[in-house]
Parts: sequence; C-alpha cells; structure tokens
Amino acid sequence: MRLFGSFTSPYVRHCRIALMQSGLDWEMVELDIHTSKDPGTPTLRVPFLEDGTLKLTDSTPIVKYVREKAGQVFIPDVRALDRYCLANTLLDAAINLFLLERSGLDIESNVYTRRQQQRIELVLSELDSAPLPAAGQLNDADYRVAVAAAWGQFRKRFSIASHPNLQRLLEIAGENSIFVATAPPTV
Ligand SMILES: N[C@@H](CCC(=O)N[C@@H](CS)C(=O)NCC(=O)O)C(=O)O
Repeated sequence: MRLFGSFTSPYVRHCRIALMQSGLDWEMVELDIHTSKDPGTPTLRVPFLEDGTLKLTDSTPIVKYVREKAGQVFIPDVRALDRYCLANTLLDAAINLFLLERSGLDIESNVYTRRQQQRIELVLSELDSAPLPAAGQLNDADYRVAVAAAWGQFRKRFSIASHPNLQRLLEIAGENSIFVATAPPTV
C-alpha cells in the first residue's frame, strides 16, 4: 500500500498515524503537490492512497480503510464524527487562508477570507469545549483535532493560547510515540 503526501500536511499525518498503528505493509511516497506536474490525483491535493487497484483520494476514506483493514474501528459515534468534521472545517479554512496568503492575496481586505478567519475562531472555541480523552485512549476524532491544532501552531496560523482543553489535548497526544514521530519537520 502506498501513501502519497508531504510530511507537513496534517491530513497526511493522520493517515500516517493510522498506518503506523495498523501493522500493515505500507510505504510513504513523498510528493510536493504544488510543484508536481502530474500528481496522479484529480483533487490536486494530498494525501491519496493506492492499494492494488484501489485508489482513495481523501484522508477520511484512507483512515477508515486502514483502520478497518487492521480490524480496528473508525469513529462509530456520531458526536465524535461531528467533532472530526469540525476539525476538518478548521483545517480547510486555515489551509485555504495559508495558501491564499502565500499566493499574494491580502486576506484582511476580502470579505470571504475574513469569514474564513471568523470560522477558524468559532470552531476553535467549539472544539475546546469538548471532553478530553484519557491518555492512551485517543480515537480518530481526537487524532484529527490534535493534528489540526498542532498544524496551526507549526504554521503559526492560529493560536490555542486561550483554549486550555486544546493545549491539554496536545499534551495527551504528545505522550503517544507515533503522534510524536509524525510531527512536521522543523527545518
Ligand atoms: N479533504 C482533503 C483535504 C486535503 C488537503 O487540503 N490537503 C492539502 C495539504 S495539507 C493540499 O494538498 N492542498 C493543496 C491545494 O489545496 O492546492 C483530505 O482530507 O484529504
């Protein structure tokens, strides 16, 4: 099984966590989606996964596929699934602003990008109000929130200084060696 992506992407990180925890045979194929001429995915995004003839183009089916192939479960609880989706909304908005700013857009002077910023702050507050997992008991909603919060700090796209539960979640996730091993490179 081959996972295509970058070591800085939070979506790829979550897939790598699931794969490293699965015991399955897999390899990572590093891909810079912004410079690759023919990346091999219609989304023009990473991650994507190939397993024989199966091709998956989004981190959610990838994590679900890996968990189930390894005999594990992927978010059976609807409230946890909603939290997972909120973390995706946070990431999508923050990555969108990151890429728009990098492409030269003044994100302060545009009505939609200001709405994206507001969305980030509201979702952070909502995620901060959720109960915390016990150490060693993270589910895929917890991992998704943790990789999102960590990516926001890594790229300095949002602050969690006023969100103590999110800070604590990162501490709990930081006790997991695979979460630590998949952290984005600092150089
Ligand atoms: N819904 C997708 C989002 C993936 C995504 O946004 N990936 C980013 C990297 S973190 C990307 O490839 N962005 C390139 C672009 O938007 O052009 C997933 O969950 O896999």
